[in-house]
Amino acid sequence: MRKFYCYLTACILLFASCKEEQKTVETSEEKAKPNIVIIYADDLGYGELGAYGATELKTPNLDKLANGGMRFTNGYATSATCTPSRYALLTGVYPWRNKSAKILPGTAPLIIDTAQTTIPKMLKKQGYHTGIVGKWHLGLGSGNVNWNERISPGPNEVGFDYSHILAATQDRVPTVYIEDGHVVNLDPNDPIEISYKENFEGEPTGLENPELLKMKWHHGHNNSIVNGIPRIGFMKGGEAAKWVDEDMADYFLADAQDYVKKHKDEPFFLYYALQQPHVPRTPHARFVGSSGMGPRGDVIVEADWMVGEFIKTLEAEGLLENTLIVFSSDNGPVVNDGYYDDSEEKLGNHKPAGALRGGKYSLFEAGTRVPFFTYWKGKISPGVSDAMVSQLDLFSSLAALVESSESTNDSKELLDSFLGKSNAGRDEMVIEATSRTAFRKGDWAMIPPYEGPAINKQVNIELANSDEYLLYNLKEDISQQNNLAKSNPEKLQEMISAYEAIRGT
Ligand code: NG6
Ligand code: CA
Repeated sequence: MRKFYCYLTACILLFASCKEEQKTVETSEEKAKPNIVIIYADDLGYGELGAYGATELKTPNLDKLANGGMRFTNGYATSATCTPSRYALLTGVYPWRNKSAKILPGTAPLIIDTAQTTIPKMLKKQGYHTGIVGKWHLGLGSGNVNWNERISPGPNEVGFDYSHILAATQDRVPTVYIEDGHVVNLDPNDPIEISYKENFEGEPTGLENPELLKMKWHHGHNNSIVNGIPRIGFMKGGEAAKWVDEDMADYFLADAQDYVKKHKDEPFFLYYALQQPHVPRTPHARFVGSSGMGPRGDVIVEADWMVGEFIKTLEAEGLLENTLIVFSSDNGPVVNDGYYDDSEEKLGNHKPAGALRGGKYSLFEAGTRVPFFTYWKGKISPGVSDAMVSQLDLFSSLAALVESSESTNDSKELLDSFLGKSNAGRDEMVIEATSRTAFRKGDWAMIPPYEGPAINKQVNIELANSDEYLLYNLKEDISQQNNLAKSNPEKLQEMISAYEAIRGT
């Protein structure tokens, strides 16, 4: 009998110690698998947030994260437009390696190869649930999409377990939400037809029916009219499925919050791709007038509020200490991007690009240098880093965070820098704008000669086209005013050689 009791005690002790051991394992596993959220703005410039020097626009929620985390002053999108930047962000591959990575129409096929590795695919292998909420703009289907059936391949075929997206941009048809490949609220009796070539008979357009418009087009944007806003591309049908532009931010926020609540008990990756401040700028009524800067400022205030609410949800669910948040923008700012929306008239003293030259579409700094910060409550000590980092580097760095051995050639593993433990950045990188490329190395920026207008007059942005090489020392000349190509031929040559070594000649 005594023997039996001894045996029982030993069993209990063994069981208890096993439990203890299991707990330790779980804790270290938990540590290796924090939730990861990438919040990605659309066309938000370097000077747009208080934390980046904006004085005329109030962005308290984003400032709180930027100032409470690691704020990068040399953080870059890979491209000065959306599709290429998003491609590089998700794949860790330079966008100029893929000829299809240019601004896509709403009917373009998916440009990420379904065999290619992506951040969500890599994270899935490490046990993550993965979701995207918001703007996609990487193409859908394989050509000739039927919008009335399941649309595939798309985000779900390149690594996302869950997707709830707008296909291209807010100014392009189809103007409907797509959840896991299905158009939301589609009425089978009112099928959707989309064309970027010609209008459907009898359908009004911005060009022919100005009387139907609540927002006027400035350049482009004069095809189908949805909610009184003329768009790029032609659309017929799908009446019940059409989004309400003013509700879009609330719609995506609710879904992002819902995603967090649903997946709080497993490691998750959420790519929350905001649609602001891309055109058409359509703030919800409660934000109208909030910035004093017209719709462009109002939607930035709106986006800031959405991020604040999203963070509140993470906090309420007890996830803030176990979630790495990365915030950035897909390209630099543009004020007039094709609609008369008072953005120029009401800009006042606000400088969307801060001290940087150029903007969206430009090879000058403002095209690609964007707000970029990481936030992780209790893990990242607040600080400012001058390290040069690219969105390209998130692939390898997030892989290192979750102990995945995956990486890509183009993506540098800079996890310690993203976590604020190191000030090391990448030494050099190629930047892209509308199929042209330029180079940054150390403190220097070099832009090769390109044909084409120096300024895109419609958007009033300097594109950096020139018949000679441009060379700037950004440490001394952040606004790129002094071209040193002639006075410093050795540096120019060094830059050209290093650039060509990556880019090919
Ligand atoms: C341009 C559009 C612009 C915007 C941009 C894409 C015209 C004249 N201009 O072609 O309004 O939609 O494409 O922006 O149509 S991005 O941020 O998605 O790259
Ligand atoms: Ca964009």
